[in-house]
Amino acid sequence: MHIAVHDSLRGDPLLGEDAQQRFLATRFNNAGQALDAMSLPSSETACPHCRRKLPPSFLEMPHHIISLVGDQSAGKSYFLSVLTKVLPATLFREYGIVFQDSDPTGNAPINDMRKALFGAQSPAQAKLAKTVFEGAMYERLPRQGRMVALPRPFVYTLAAEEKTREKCALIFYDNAGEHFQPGVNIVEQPGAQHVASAAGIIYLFDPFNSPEFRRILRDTKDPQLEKPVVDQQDIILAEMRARIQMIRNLRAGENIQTPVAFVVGKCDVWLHLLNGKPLRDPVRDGKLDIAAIEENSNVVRALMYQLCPAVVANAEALSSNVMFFAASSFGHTPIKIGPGEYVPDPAKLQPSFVEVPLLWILSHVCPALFVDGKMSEPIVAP
Ligand SMILES: Nc1nc2c(ncn2[C@@H]2O[C@H](COP(=O)(O)OP(=O)(O)OP(=O)(O)O)[C@@H](O)[C@H]2O)c(=O)[nH]1
Ligand SMILES: [Mg+2]
Repeated sequence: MHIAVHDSLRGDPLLGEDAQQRFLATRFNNAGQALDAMSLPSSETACPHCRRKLPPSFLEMPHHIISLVGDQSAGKSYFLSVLTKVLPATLFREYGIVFQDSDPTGNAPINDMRKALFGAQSPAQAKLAKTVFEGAMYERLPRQGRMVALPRPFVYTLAAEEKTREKCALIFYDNAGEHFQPGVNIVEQPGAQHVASAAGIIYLFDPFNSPEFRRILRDTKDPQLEKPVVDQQDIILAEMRARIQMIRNLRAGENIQTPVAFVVGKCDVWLHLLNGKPLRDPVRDGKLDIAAIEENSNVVRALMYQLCPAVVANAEALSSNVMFFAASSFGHTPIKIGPGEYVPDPAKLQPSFVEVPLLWILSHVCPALFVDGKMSEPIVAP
């Protein structure tokens, strides 16, 4: 649908009296722009189902959903904020790809989080609030006859410097962890259904919500060790599989092939468990080193298999394409600034490997964006 421009065309039957009317265009001017009922050219479009304004150029390129899944306090909001900072730099430097805000107004909440984190002068300023279930990161929209809270989409375009290569856009959501827990009625609270349509899923595993990891990490200094443990990360993975199966109407044994990047997060606290053997650098000479990614994945999987085999089993039941990663949004131990408030020291922020899971997903989702399949060509280790 198009969005009316003239001020008198206010009041949409589904969105309420403050919203500009949505309409199916029947008249166009010579420039091909739709005309509203007062003959003003309208350039903004809206979804015909929920009537939300669509980002500019929505119809001109494929849009891929990247679902970030994890229980509450897994580190999703920090991960996403750091990702939108480090990914543009890596994509441009290594691949000549420009990562751009498709919709700066719509992306404002996530840009604000990134600015708070990277512009902070003190640890207190670097604090990101807990994402509230169906709170500020959500908006209420009509869907299938009822008003529901849907997470705000954050949309970015990826375009190569050489205009000949394909463009695409990525959509991220910052859900509250509660949305992935079993017991959520996905008809009345459909805000996490994007996992079923996702081109790639990043599952963020929190070592502090695993009794096994905590036992082995008990001598480390991270203040998160004092928070209560909620041991249900295997259940969340099983719940994701059940929801995808239901929404896509899959048969019991039918495989899901969506690439799943299983990220064992907060690796600043557990990387020493790998016995001093550093992980290999996965981005080398402008190429994504798939052999290094696979090798690192085997190492991280072995640790997970040793400590939490049920989680590995559930991750591998979710999709036939799972890769394991280590990442840390902070690169250092956070500081406690209040009860249950653990924040990074902005002076020490040094994210590690945060963009790698997404680069791996992109090598599956839009290989054409990367020149000569540069992204997916494996480099054989010497
Ligand atoms: N050690 C360490 N802690 C981290 C890291 N990233 C996040 N945290 C901590 O993890 C906690 C939760 O982070 P959030 O990003 O708010 O988690 P979330 O997944 O968005 O949580 P919900 O909004 O409740 O779903 C915070 O106390 C952070 O300090 C990291 O890289 N290392
Ligand atoms: Mg959050």
